[in-house]
Amino acid sequence: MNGPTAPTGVNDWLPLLERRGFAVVAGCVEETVIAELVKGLAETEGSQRQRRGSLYARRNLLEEVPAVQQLAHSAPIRALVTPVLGVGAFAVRGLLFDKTPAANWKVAWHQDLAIAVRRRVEVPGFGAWSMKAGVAHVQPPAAILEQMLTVRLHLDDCGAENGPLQVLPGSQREGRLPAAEIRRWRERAVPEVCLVPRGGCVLMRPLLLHASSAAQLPGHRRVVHLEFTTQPLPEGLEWLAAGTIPCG
Ligand SMILES: O=C(O)CCC(=O)C(=O)O
Repeated sequence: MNGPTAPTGVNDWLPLLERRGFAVVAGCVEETVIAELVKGLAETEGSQRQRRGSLYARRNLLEEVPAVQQLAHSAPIRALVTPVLGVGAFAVRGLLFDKTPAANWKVAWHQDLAIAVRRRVEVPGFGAWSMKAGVAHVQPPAAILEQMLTVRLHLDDCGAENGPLQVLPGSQREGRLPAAEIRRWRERAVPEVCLVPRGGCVLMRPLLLHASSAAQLPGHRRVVHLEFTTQPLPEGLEWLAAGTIPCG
């Protein structure tokens, strides 16, 4: 595995994101904001927590946690999203991933293929419907995923021992990958490990192949995962979080 890169200025990370499908940006969000997020997440924790097997994840953060809504519209996050998607970008989904001694999970190589929508509407090209935490999810055409950006803000330092995100650079460029192609990517590409200090972000395209291992050190590895886009969905389908204030 290759070591991490942590560019700081937009001129550093934007070309990396475009070429490799991800970039690690340190020092995005101030400590006071992190503290507000940690508090806001703790206050709303009872409302919804998912542990499937040993996975710790929370969904619907944009709907349930005001501090996360504010974060999605904040200047530091806009400074990451606007150069990539433009001023009309808006947040469409917020998740929390944590790894703890009690919920120390790993996830196999995959692309993020599902989006959260308000209700099920059958539209050609959209399929694999599922319900997650009471919300309808669907897999859209790759063109919609290609217009999206994910911002993963780290609320804890994430080193090599904390089950960091691993990615296969460049794998976002080939659309939706069948299982055989994912295997081929794994055989020929060298994974990069995204080591991120508290307050830093990983920017990534949803179609980038990614995975992570269980943490070797007990503790938290909290990541607020925000997805952004610029486009409304077609034919009566609506993003779950559409109607939130544009990001730009
Ligand atoms: O946070 C991680 O380690 C992986 C999360 C993940 O698989 C995802 O965002 O799809």
